[in-house]
Amino acid sequence: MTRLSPETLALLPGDVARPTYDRGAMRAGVVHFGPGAFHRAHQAAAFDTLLAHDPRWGITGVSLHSQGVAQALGPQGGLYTLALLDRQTRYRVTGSIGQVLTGKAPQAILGAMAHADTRIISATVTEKGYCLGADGALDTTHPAIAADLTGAGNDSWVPQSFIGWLVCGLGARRRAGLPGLTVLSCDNLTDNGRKLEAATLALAQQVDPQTAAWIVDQVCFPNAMVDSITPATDDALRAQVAAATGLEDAWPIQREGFTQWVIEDRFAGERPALDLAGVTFAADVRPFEMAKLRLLNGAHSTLAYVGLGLGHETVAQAMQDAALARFVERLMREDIAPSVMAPPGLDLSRYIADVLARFANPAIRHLLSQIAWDGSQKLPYRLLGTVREALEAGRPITRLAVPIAAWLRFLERAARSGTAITDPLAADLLARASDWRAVLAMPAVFGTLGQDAQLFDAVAKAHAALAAGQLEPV
Ligand code: CS2
Repeated sequence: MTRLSPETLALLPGDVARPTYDRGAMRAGVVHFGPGAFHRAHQAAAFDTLLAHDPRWGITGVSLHSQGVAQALGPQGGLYTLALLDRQTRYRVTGSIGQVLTGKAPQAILGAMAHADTRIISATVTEKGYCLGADGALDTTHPAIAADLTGAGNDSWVPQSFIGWLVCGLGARRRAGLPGLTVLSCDNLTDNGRKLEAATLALAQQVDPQTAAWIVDQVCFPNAMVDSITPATDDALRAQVAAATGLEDAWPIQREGFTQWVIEDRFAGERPALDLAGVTFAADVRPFEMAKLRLLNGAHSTLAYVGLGLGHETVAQAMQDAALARFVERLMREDIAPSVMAPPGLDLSRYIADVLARFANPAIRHLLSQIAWDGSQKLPYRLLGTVREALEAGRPITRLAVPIAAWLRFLERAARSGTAITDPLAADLLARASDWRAVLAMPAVFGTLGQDAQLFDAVAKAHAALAAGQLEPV
């Protein structure tokens, strides 16, 4: 089958959207760490729209730990197909990624970060990619950070962490006399820009104080809220895209039609006109982050751990389970919403209904097992903040304890069956999993909350209820 490439674009059927701009004139204004499915479905799609108006916002992707994306997109000239899954599926070939560099080419990565065209360094490296402790600060005992703390002294330093790459690349810009830029986190953490700024400065102050001072003066780290449900790519999607476009795409992407990106209006130098692609610039992004992380991602993790325990495979299937869907709706409306400060103009009740409708979208095959990844990193941002505030406010936590108990049972099942889990703390979690109390006592996940007697009681009741096949403790 003919492969998608700049040379075969003209072969696409008329109903498949494609870049309307001259990719030859594209300049790489963005260096993005982690050009995975979510980045390509969300930010890269927005920049693809912007490029029709301004050729300076092409993207150079950087995959530090895998070759897959570079090998797939290289022969396609960076092109890939985005399938928008709603009532009717639409296909769009996206051209904003010019090239993907890998960790095998450290000099090329450094060159891209310290290039005059580069105005934004962005990232989707997942929660674990920030190497933070349970307190949200840089974890200097993290092996990659420890390696960077010692490695930074050598001329031939090749950073082992994303934070290390930021310090190294920004240092190179400073030494080259280039202006500062904007570092844009696009990951699901609260205060993601501030956390990234603090982590970068914490490392820079130890290994390169001059660059630390320059970062304070010259670099902006806006907060951002990112949202679009993006299941992983599978062979079924590859076949579907080949049938619809007539071209072979080694790594197409799928997402729901809905997409939202709210960026704090805090840029070093020129702000890209992403509002042309529907992006919102806001003075304060925190209310948007809070609503999305607690209501959407909190509910997603609940569906994942409770749903897998009930034998469901996808989000849409779990939403077909009337008792589970009712439970999740009550959790969102009665237990999570009271902890959320609604952003200006957002009706929380309507937002909850829209999120539930997005979960129920039958066109999307979103595996619960994918959402179940990295529980030790996700639960603190998605559920534990809500629990802490409910305890402080004297609100009940009976239902809020259910997803936590379901996660503990998920670990128990994995340990019992010898099934591997995707989590940076997997070894420790599985070693403790046969006794959920030992996991609840892990400060790396629960901080001091693990010592809370009320939470302990509520988790014990929820654990027993789930074991008895009940969703809610009586
Ligand atoms: C999901 C998110 O995998 C997960 O943890 O909850 O990827 C979710 O689909 C996105 O944040 C939606 O914007």
